[in-house]
Amino acid sequence: MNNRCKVCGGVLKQFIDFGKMPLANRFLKSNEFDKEYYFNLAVGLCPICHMVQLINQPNPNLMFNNEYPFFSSSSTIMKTHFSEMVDNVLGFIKPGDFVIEIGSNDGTMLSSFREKGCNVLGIEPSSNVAKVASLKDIPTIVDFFNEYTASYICSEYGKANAIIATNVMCHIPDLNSVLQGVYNLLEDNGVFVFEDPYIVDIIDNVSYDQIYDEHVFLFSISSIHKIISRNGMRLFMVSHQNVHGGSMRYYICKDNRPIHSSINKFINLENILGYNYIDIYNRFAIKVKESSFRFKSILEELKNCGENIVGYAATSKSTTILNYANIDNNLISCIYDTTPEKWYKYTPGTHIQIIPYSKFKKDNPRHSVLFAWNHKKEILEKEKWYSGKFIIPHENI
Ligand code: DWN
Ligand code: SAH
Ligand code: ZN
Repeated sequence: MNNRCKVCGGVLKQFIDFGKMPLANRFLKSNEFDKEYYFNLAVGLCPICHMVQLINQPNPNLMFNNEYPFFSSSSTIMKTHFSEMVDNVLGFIKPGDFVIEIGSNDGTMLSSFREKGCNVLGIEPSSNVAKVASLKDIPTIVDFFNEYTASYICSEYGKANAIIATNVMCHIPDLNSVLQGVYNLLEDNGVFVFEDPYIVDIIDNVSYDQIYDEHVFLFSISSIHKIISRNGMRLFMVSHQNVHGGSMRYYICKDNRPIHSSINKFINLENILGYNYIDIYNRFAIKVKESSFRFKSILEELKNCGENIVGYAATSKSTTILNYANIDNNLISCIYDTTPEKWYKYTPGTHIQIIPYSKFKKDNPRHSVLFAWNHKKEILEKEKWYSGKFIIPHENI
């Protein structure tokens, strides 16, 4: 156990312990059940820099390798979101400029940048997803981004006019190294734009399933503001985004552009709501227990009435929900998912089988747990025909 803050070295105040957890995206074959990797999933607040973070996290090589099963293109709404983000970033740079994406995955966002005439480069450690990007002719370096890979990129490709990172900054334990890399790789008048799930949405909605091995940090604007200044840059604007259950987009520069009013607005809000103090997180921990208990009771009541319950989308998030509540294939018979890499494998720790999505319509199950609740709008639209009932894990709490 290392209870020191990964950002400033402060002693973390732990507020929740989910116990033993497997890796959220390590879907298994049946002959792998007895060699699963577990770690202790617990979260703390740093009283000095206010960064909320995992107390322990598995080695990144265990999670991001040649078998990473998440593809950014798996959601239509996210594809639209990324293409809108490209237009937004183009407001800060010129066509033809050089854009680098950290955690470029299957190249979904860089494809849009390239369509708009930018030169692009991705850096992505999971070689199987990077390969999909390379097949789309998106130049991709297969490696972890940090200050060392940044200096290699700088010498080989030159500085970037924009650096982009979505749903990846919160995955990287050595944030100071990443930010030093960004600083050195960014042109003096360039912009660094990143977005990640926002802590206020997570706490407000009790969406505790956003906490798993890959999500090392839960960012607040106050904590990001501090770490960006610490690394010699300026957070000049933020903008709330309605994706992945509520995200925040951060705009950062090296020059002295004016600071937009959104920064003070959100920092004041976080202060008033108490996001820099432990009490709000202790209350969250109690709600998480209640939510998990209530969710399992709903499933048990249905099961006792002889109902069949399935899952919809084998998300990373579902690993926390299922393992924390100890829900296995006695309660959820299978999970339908669109990702071929997950089909006929089993969920980490709880061993529920994943079935091709195409069977969902044929089976028309009466009760489906919507594990991809963050894509509810897209999914309800797609499944208008569905006569069964969707259960959302932490709704009504
Ligand atoms: O931060 C992360 C986010 C961006 O993506 C990563 N650490 C891992 C991943 O998290 P997730 O797995 O919880 O992501 P999603 O986008 O909520 O869920 C993706 C899964 O859901 C895929 O297996 C595909 C599946 N899915 C489906 O079966 N039908 C998704 C949609 C939209 C659908 O209609
Ligand atoms: N940006 C995409 C993918 C998010 S999933 C999106 O928003 O949909 C997180 C991605 O970050 C994975 O593809 C993972 O392999 C990658 N990643 C993890 N650590 C990284 C690091 N240190 N540098 C670059 N990418 C990293
Ligand atoms: Zn700290």
